[in-house]
Amino acid sequence: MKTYRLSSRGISLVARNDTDDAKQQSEQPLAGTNRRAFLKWSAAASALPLLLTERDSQAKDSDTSAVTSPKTTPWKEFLPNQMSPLNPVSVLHGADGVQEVAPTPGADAEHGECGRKPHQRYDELGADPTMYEINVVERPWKAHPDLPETRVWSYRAADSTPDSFSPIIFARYGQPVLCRFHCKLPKDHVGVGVPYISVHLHNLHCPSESDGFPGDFFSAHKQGLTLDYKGEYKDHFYPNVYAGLDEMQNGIGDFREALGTLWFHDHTWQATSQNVVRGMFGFYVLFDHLDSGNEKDPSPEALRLPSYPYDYMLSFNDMRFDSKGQLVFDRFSPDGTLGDKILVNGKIEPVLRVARRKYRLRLLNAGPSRFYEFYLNDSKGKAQTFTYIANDGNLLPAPIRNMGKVHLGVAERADLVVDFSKYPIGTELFLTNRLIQETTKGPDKVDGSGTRVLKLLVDRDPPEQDLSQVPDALRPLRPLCDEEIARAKVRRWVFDRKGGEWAVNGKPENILDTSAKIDKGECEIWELVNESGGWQHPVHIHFEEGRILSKTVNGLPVALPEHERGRKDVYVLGKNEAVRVFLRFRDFTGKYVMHCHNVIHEDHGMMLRWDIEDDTPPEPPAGCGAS
Ligand SMILES: [Cu+2]
Repeated sequence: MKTYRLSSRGISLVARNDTDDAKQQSEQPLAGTNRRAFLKWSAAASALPLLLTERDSQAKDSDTSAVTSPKTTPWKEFLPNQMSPLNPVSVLHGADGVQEVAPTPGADAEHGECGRKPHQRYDELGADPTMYEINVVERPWKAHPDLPETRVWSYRAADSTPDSFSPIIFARYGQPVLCRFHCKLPKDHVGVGVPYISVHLHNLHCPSESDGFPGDFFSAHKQGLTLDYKGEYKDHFYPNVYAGLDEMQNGIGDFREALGTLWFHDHTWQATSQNVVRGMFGFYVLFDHLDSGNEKDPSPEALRLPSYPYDYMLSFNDMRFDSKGQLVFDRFSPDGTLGDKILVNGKIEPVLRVARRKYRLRLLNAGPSRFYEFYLNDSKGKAQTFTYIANDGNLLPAPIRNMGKVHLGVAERADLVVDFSKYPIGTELFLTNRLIQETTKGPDKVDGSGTRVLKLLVDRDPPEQDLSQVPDALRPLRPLCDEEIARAKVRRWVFDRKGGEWAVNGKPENILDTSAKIDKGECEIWELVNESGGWQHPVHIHFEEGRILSKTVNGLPVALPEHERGRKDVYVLGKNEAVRVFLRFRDFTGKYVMHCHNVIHEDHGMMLRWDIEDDTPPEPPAGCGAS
């Protein structure tokens, strides 16, 4: 079989990428431990994107930049008025989907679970978990009434509604969740994506074996490089504790470390971009005593932010469709992919009807490569204001009021509160992306008018008084401690290009080889450096939120925007930019990753593995304790 790598080429979703040759080679065992061997093995074993047969590539590939999506008429379809979070289930099932199989701390090979490591701290933190059972399936989806149906890959539960593109889980700190993911993707599938999965919950404080490590991908037919054996399902244990469990010794951790708006998405080794683009993402929303999810909460501690059904999640991802309405995606260029249609919760130019009251809107840039700068404009294009309350899922110490724009790199989130009570019924507002981005290198500039991606139609009075509020203090930050910063180990990570692919510190990703061994409980400073003059990289560090200590462009310090002064998990490295991030590594051990969240860059090498090793947490310097 002659194989070769394509560049700057795309392929339609309907193209076959499986071949007899590839199937034959799929039986070959993993040989050797170097990256070249992995690539060869994985591509053959799985019909991964890196290799195509000559015949198929000639017949089917297409240059995505030459494809323009069919015209669609805007504002033809309504989004649901409220989200439909999944309901927990009382029983879980084995690989056959029939037999009731309770979760176990270790992998349950007998019933079809893949060979994961045992859940850490399950006896201590996993009592009576709330359970969800999610199937990853292929299903039809219409992104717009004017387009034919396409086939997407989705996380679906028994009670998923037909009109929801992505699932939503509402969870609560102190109440553990056990989520069973079944991989039911078609083995001999057609087109973009690989039919096995690794689910990453970005950025829960969760043990390594449930973090969706790229090498932990699984299906009934394939096992990841870091799993012991294949299996049809995998249990993920989400303890829903705050970081700082060991330090606080209070059974739940430090409430200042809470996250609210999280999302989960596929993280399969070298295929994250394909699987995410094909639809594999969802929201996971966490509440606690402050952010309690109840705007009428009588507790004096409760913030009483706008709550369900006025708490609404909005995902943004871009796609490109061919003349038959099928997704076109460039699987071969390492540079990234830009769609020419922006989807909001899976729909092109939809309408969200809102009541005349305050809403909490949770915005997510689901990628794969595009940056956004959103403005809220009226029908004449006049900019409106809103309140910015959380970045990357972290409530800010104080709200930023009268904001007019929100900038989102890939995987960044922003929670906004918009007060629609000031608008008469019938008012039309538009969420507008004004960021011009012509290449995958990053955004070019902000333009005058922009692209309207979502219409907000004020269509009713609320049925009852709006009791929600945005108080002047949200969630406090743990103060940074000079002594701790002074003694923290510093690691420097340079995100760069090498040989047409991507690298960190000159090395392409190797998930079997760790780049940093960190003692549990330690704090470190990571310098994230982008010396490339042209590219932007939204860098994501798994597991722990960090604090940006400083930012420089061309070596000169620049001020941090207000919304970046809290905790973060995505650090957008602009051109010639470097950031210093203070991080703690707490409570769990094992393997994690850091990577560019332009997921095409990630799949093409811009990722590294780091490990937390078991150790006694060091004593903090005097005066630097958790309280
Ligand atoms: Cu990148």
